[in-house]
Amino acid sequence: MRLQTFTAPNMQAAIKLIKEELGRDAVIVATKKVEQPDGSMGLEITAAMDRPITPPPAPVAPKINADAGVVTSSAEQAPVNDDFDLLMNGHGIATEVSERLRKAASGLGDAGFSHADALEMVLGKLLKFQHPAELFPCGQLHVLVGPTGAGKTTLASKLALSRKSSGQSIALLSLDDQKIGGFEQLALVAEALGEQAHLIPDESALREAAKKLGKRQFLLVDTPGLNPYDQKAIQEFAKRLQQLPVEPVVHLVLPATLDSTLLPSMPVAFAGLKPRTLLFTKMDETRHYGGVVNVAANHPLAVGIYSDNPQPAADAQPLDAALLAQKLAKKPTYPWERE
Ligand SMILES: Nc1nc2c(ncn2[C@@H]2O[C@H](COP(=O)(O)OP(=O)(O)O)[C@@H](O)[C@H]2O)c(=O)[nH]1
Ligand SMILES: [Mg+2]
Repeated sequence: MRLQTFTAPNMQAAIKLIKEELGRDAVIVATKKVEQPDGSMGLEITAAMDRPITPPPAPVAPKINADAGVVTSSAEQAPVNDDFDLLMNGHGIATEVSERLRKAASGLGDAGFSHADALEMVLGKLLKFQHPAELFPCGQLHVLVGPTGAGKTTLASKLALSRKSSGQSIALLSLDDQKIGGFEQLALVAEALGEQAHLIPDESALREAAKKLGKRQFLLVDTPGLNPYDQKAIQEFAKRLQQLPVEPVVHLVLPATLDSTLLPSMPVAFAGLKPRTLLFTKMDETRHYGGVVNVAANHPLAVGIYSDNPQPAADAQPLDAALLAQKLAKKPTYPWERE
């Protein structure tokens, strides 16, 4: 992929210029407002096309600051090359995903973008980022599913607390009649919020709870952990979800600490529950973010929230391309290494 940067007074003029220079197949990958030579405001637009415009310049090694483990972001930074691959491999990014990232980031590197900026733009296109409010629209029934110990109940508590503190009425339900203490944790949070949590072991409990709930802005359902290798249990559980009074929005909760080759297989394992989003937990317990990128790049599920704290009262965090790029631009360390 080749990139070229254009400056024009407005978008129409820029598109005309891009078509003339690069042809109709060119795509715009970045825009920013800049001051033009005459002092007026204009647009700086970076456009990309698949075919090379000119022979690519000889690669120069990107600088990696060994002390900080951070890839430098100077404007004269070299195009992305072998060191970029090493960084991506270090994070555990799958070869085909890394290849896609490198191709696009390399072009952006040529255009003078830093690794972190280039990664941000590429990730923004490759992954389906959504704002937390879009992931959890009001008035819908949101169900958190995932493997055992993924952090579903903790995340349910975090989400409930933040919705309640922003003034919304909430309802907490739990289908988890298996894990000892699982429901109690949710019930404690509900009590602290002046709400009730409802344990729903069967259909009649669901009918009972539905009578008491009334109209709530944020309805959240916690579920028992499921073994991704136990398809029978997952299919059985899908039937329980079908008993819910309205079709739920299903969120697949995945620990970022899972093996980077195993993480991408989770949406396949949980496909029977029709998840719409991926929510990552335990981001504080890893510095290797390849699995997160692999799973989000390989499945068209929306991402936009992560958790990095075991405390139910600590907020979940918004996940966007800039933040993920920042994390990936750092050399992944192991727990015994100094950061
Ligand atoms: N470090 C860390 N621990 C977490 C995070 N989320 C959950 N945990 C911990 O992971 C364990 C399992 O969490 P839980 O919510 O019970 O998982 P569930 O079985 O999926 O409901 C608990 O000890 C949580 O405190 C997180 O973001 N970071
Ligand atoms: Mg739980």
